[in-house]
Amino acid sequence: MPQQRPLLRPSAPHPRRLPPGHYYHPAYISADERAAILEWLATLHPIWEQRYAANHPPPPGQPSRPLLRPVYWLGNWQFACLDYYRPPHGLLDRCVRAEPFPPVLRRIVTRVEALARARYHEAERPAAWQLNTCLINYYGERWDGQRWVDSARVGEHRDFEPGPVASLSLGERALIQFVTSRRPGQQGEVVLERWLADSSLELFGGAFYKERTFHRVQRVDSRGGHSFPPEIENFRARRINFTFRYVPEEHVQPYHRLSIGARDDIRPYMAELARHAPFFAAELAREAR
Ligand SMILES: O=C(O)CCC(=O)C(=O)O
Repeated sequence: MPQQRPLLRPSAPHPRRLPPGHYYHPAYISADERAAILEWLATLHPIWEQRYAANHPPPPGQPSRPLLRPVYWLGNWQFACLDYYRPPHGLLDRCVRAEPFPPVLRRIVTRVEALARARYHEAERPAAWQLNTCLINYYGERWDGQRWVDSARVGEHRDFEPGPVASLSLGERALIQFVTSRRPGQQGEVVLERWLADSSLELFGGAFYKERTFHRVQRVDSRGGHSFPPEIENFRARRINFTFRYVPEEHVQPYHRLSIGARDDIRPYMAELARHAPFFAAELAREAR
């Protein structure tokens, strides 16, 4: 499949050649792989996380808030209230050992890793780089008690995990944008935007896409008629995205090795996950021993 040219904003005043490091394949997985992923997805029970918790409170004057969407993680779970993985200082007490990838994702990830090793120079990925972490984001609308509210977007952010990032999309297409850093009071400039189609793969790596720009999901279409199991209370999912990243193994800790404060903050989530996932039930039991 030939690499498509990035869609530069038609309105960009000075279209420029972008550094390499962004790759897109519009139909990366086969119909069989897609069907196998969907079958496995129907067995998952994503959760709603709060951004903060008792031992990790919000900045003064700000309330805690739920994330915009339910999530599930594989490999290691970066609970939002533990503030994700933030090198150089935020390395420990935040990446919690989670379930391994199911066979269908394992096979796809092995292919993606080989592709990324071929496309990205050694200087752009740590020697031990592999895709050992997966965030599953559910995009859709939630019932606020009176009406359905669309929350299918992600605000500007950077991924701090070292090395290339891979993103597999299912369902409605989504508009991803890479934007330059903002100065106070200024809008960042959109340097690259692209619709991510059902079954597509996006890769990005290197300093331009990882450090010098932010990315965001601006909106998710609703014309394809996609919807996904499982039933999530008060939520309808129309797109699911798998973001694969690398966290050095030495920074991934089993739940029972976290500090007491971190365990206290995430114990309710662990208990919720343990209701459906034997892995988390076993991890919780190790704390009690
Ligand atoms: O859903 C996507 O395509 C991107 C998700 C993302 O940026 C993230 O999980 O950090």
